[in-house]
Amino acid sequence: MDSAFGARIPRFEDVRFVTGRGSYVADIEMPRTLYLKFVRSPYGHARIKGIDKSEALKMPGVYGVFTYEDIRDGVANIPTAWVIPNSDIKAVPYPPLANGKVRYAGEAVAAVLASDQYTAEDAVEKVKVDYEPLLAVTTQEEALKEGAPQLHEEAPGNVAFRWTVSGGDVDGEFRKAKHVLKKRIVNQRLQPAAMEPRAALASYDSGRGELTLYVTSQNPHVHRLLLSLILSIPEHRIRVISPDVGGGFGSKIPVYPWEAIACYLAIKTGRPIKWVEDRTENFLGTIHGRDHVQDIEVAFDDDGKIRALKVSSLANMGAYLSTAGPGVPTILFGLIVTGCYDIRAASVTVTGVFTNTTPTDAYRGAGRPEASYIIERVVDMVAQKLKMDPAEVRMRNFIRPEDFPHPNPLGLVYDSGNYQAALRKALEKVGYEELRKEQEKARKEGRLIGIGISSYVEMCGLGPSTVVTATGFGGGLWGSSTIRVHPTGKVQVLTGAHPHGQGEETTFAQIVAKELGVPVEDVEIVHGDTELTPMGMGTYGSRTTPVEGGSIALSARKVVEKARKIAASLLEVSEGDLEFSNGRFSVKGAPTKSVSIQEVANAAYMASNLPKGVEPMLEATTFYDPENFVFPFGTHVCVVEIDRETGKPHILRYVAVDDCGPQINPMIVEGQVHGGVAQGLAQAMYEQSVYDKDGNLLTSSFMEYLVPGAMELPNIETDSTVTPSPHNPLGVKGIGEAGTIASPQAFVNAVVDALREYGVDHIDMPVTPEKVWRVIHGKR
Ligand code: MCN
Repeated sequence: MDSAFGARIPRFEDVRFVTGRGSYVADIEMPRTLYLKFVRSPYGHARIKGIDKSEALKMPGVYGVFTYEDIRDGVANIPTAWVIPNSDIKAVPYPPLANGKVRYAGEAVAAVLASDQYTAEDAVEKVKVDYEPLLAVTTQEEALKEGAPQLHEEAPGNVAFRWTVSGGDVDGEFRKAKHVLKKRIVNQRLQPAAMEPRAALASYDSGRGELTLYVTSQNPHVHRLLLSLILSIPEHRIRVISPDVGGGFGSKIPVYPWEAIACYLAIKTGRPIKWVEDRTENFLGTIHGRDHVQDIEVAFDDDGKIRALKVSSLANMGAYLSTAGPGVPTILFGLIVTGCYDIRAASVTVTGVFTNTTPTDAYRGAGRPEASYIIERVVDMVAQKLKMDPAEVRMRNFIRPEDFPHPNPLGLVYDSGNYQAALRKALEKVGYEELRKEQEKARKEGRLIGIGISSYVEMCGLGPSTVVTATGFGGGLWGSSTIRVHPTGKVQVLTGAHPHGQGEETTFAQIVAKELGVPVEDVEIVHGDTELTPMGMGTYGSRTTPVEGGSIALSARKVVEKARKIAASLLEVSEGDLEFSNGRFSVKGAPTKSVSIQEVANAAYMASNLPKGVEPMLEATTFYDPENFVFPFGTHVCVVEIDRETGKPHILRYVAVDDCGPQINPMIVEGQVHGGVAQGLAQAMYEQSVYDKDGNLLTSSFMEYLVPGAMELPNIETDSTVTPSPHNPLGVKGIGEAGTIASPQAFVNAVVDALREYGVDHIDMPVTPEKVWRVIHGKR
């Protein structure tokens, strides 16, 4: 069936997205709605001496102004869901509105309710907050110094946690190694900048005692669970609906105080409460990503073989611990720092630090881009030091294809891989040998050309309960699905995932079309509503295809097995006499005697002649807890030319070879790679959050925070290898983050390669023309 698994069919969901018929939270209107806006702190760190609501309350149309004292009985502190039990994590209170103190610029101090959003905005200006400014600290290095401003009494020295993992004889390998190289690498802070900012619309049915929240969420069931804890309302009394979501990139995983407050006020006022943030609020209040300072030591020999790696990382957690915040710089980073390489020993120490900045959490890749960046920079530094070809150093250190499943020294077991094949394919596609010759020739003509390679492996498919529990996370992130074949033969799939741009309304239909042999357009994917879908974990960590897709494949197979029983009864043969192909059960040796799965579905609904013990309806549910993560990989190659006059690097070629196992829809896979590479190159070249010393976010609008558009990005040449995962039902691995994980270092490696003659071995991101110009002109 050519529209099923493996076909490049256009995304079904795009029809509504590109014709303006998507339905986002801000589009939903309810009668009698009150509009919510927040008074946000202009200070990074300050004591609140008083809040005067009187002027605001006098304004016509203003319904109320609420401070921490007004809501504390109904809205508890915001919990972090990722508590990394093996660390000494400090459970500092994260109040829904500032409680006596503000700890970052943008923290909400009061909530204003009004009859329309313009009045609410104006009333925000009228709330007078008496602040006593305190000294602020915004960087993790400063925050750890003696005498630094302290954020929380519960976290002396601003230390949120310390976490360590190690494996192999690290000190022994360092002693034996011929060379040791040390480097400090900074992975700068980023702002997720999804197209749709965050929004919530809460309403309360006091007759039934039911709360409904429309919210921009990547994980409606997780939202519901955390809200039930924050609001002390049982989960079954809360319905969370996340309709169309205009991008998330991780920033819509956390539960934020503002939507909990909207819920509480809906209950208190008996009226729907709507909150839609603007872009500046989004940049101030929605989580940021990355922000790690990493000290690396690598031990290696003359032949380029890496013996051991030591990483010590300071992670800026911001002012509070966000929902998944602590898991990002620890487990999602630390366990995979040895990358694609057979390195015998490694140790990682991470210190999470509180600062007067917006809390950090998962941003596309979440921990894995930071890990991949350091190991791929390290490999290039080793090559540079030994004057070896960086491709050769990679080949010498790669885990061999025959050594999978491969335990890395930090406790993960990589499922499958062939890193050599991906590297070879990328080098062939870019014409590596020829390029190196051209590079030498250009160098003689005074032109600066650089070639950067990045071979990556990532862990995704979050996350198997046995493995994540062993690595310190409290529990598993399994997948769920129900497949219902209606009497008309049309299929509904209810999934615990919540795609928000990734395309699973199409690819999941393709899985089902293949498994059931029905036309792909007859399959509808339902997601995003806790009332309709089975308990689920949502979409992030490139988990949706391997985990939720795996669950769907298993449900479909259960449906086929049940249908086989009914078909056998209808055709009056035994089950063993039937073949199932292209949606038809036919009798072996008598193919004209057959029945379609649609006919079986109708018979299952009519239930008149069902075999004994078979229940009516063709429907099946699966909760699938995978055995392991999946480990996609690949090699990206970037070729740059640097303008000596301005320092501006131009990307001449960008080749991406990725392996996510069998591809359900290669066009969607390419789209994900394109988007991911765009975000990775954005980090490498342009994006960076900047705070002043008082904790003001200077990059609080698109005027200051440069998100590149299509014009700033290169043509991306994609290709792939296919290495199935041995342990999931479809063999698939995730692709949603691969581009972001692979690309920053491909670019940085290329720039450093181009600047070889200046003796530079590293430039921190973003690699701006100014930084490059300074290298060329000796003004670093
Ligand atoms: N796919 C496929 N064959 C495979 C693997 C994936 O056809 N072997 C398809 C999938 O079925 C799906 C897409 O590729 O249509 C991505 O799937 P997957 O890799 O499972 O990733 P998730 O759906 O779990 O998406 C999460 C991932 C993350 S973590 C971020 S962040 C991110 C991303 O996806 N945020 C995005 N891509 C995004 N794309 C958009 N448009 N918007 C976001 O917010």
